[in-house]
Amino acid sequence: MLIGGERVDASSGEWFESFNPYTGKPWALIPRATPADVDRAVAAARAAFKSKAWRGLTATARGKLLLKIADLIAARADELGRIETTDNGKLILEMRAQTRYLPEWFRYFAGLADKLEGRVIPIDRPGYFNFTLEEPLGVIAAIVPWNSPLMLAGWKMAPALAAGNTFVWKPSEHSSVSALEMASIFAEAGLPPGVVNIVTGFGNEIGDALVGHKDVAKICFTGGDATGALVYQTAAKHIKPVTMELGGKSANIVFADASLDNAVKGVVSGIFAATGQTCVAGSRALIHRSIHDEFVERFLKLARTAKMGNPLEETTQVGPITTKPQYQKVLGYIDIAKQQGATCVLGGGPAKRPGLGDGWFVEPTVFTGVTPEMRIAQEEVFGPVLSIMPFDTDDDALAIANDSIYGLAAGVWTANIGRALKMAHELEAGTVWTNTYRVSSPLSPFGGYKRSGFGRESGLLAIREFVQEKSVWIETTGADTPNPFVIR
Ligand code: TXE
Repeated sequence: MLIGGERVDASSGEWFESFNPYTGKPWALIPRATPADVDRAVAAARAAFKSKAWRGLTATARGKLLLKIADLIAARADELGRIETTDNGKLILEMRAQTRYLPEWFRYFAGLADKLEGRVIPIDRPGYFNFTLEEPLGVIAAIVPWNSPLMLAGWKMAPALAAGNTFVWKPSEHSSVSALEMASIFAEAGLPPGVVNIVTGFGNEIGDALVGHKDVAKICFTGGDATGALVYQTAAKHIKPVTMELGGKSANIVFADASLDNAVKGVVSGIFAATGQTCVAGSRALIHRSIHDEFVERFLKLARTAKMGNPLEETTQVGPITTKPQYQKVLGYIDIAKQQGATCVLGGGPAKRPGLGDGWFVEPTVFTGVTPEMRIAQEEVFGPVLSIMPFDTDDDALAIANDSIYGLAAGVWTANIGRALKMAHELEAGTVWTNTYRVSSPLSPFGGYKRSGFGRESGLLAIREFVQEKSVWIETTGADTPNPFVIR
């Protein structure tokens, strides 16, 4: 692990196995941190936060350090992408694209570091000068899931460091290897020891110690909503702010006026590209009734061509599920959908194709005849399982799409700009894509409506999640301080 600039083992001396989802076998040993290790990491981050080496830097100098981190990640992006694919089983094309793009988050927030400015308030009380300071919060704890390990950590780390905070990073127990591989980069970039710390281990063993730690100023969490609720409760007990990104049940809505070819490709990639293991998976396809049957036919034709296999091979199009429990959860939802009366028109079980080894593969699965109240239409599966539902009018589409406890993202396929704008206004989702799906950028805010969470990552305002505003008053007249017992 990385604590106070030192590479250390867990204090327990224990390790746990990280599995390669393609082979179903362990491929790495990860230190199993204890609450005592969390204490050490937070103490190191707190000391770094107080240190002259970090707090004494100008914001411009901090920005330059982030630029160096960006360059070092860029130089190792392909290697890091390979590690992520080996650890989480998502396609090399996707993980490498993520690790190659990740430096841009550090560059974007590097540029913002010295643009955090206080304000001079035109105060209504004569004889006072009042201004504000934008100050960092302190130690930020980042709890990250396994589906996009480095990217989701970077989305938190880049703005947190740019604003002058220090950082304790807990990767998922299913995908810690890339975080540990990144550990050397921070010292190489010239970051003072303790500014970034990495502790690896199980959420149920060290999560509370981290979230409830008195010296952690804020928690940034991405993960499932059940775990998010636990983290939120612990944070509430200690009156700590949190940001939460908790997944979704995103709708991809195809209108009759859309380019059907594009929509088919967009819906296929929205659900199968990451084997459905993305928070923005377009797991509900809402199709206008007039084109429903033709859409389904074309969709199945394309989906059937998906090549499953080793995610490290560039020709593979659908990889395994990252973890065994997740594999079982996905199969469980397929059974529930069948029991509740949905019609399985593709896949519908474990994939037993040649060459898949012992990996945790699920066939790309499609259900038609899904109604909005079915569990498959309401709950996050986080696997390659699509529910297709017909709709009649624009208002129908909106009602079905918004009938969800989640609100992370939505896709709209239409050639009508007026309709696209109406959907953009009325869909209850933090991101709405039109005639595209799953694009992101450091420049554009990302986050959830409703149970998909709160707080935003990326974009200009994301850095404000990591500062607090201090109001400073100065008496300017030099007059005698009035009698304290006379109310003015
Ligand atoms: O994630 P968890 P899991 C959804 C998806 C998936 C479900 C469960 O539906 O099926 O969540 O996945 C840490 N205190 N998403 O169980 O538990 C844990 O160690 C503090 C959506 O793998 O949410 C890991 O680092 N931390 C999602 C992180 O929380 C705790 C991405 C996320 O794990 C903790 C992944 C505790 N008590 C899954 N318990 C998305 N939004 O993209 C666990 N953790």
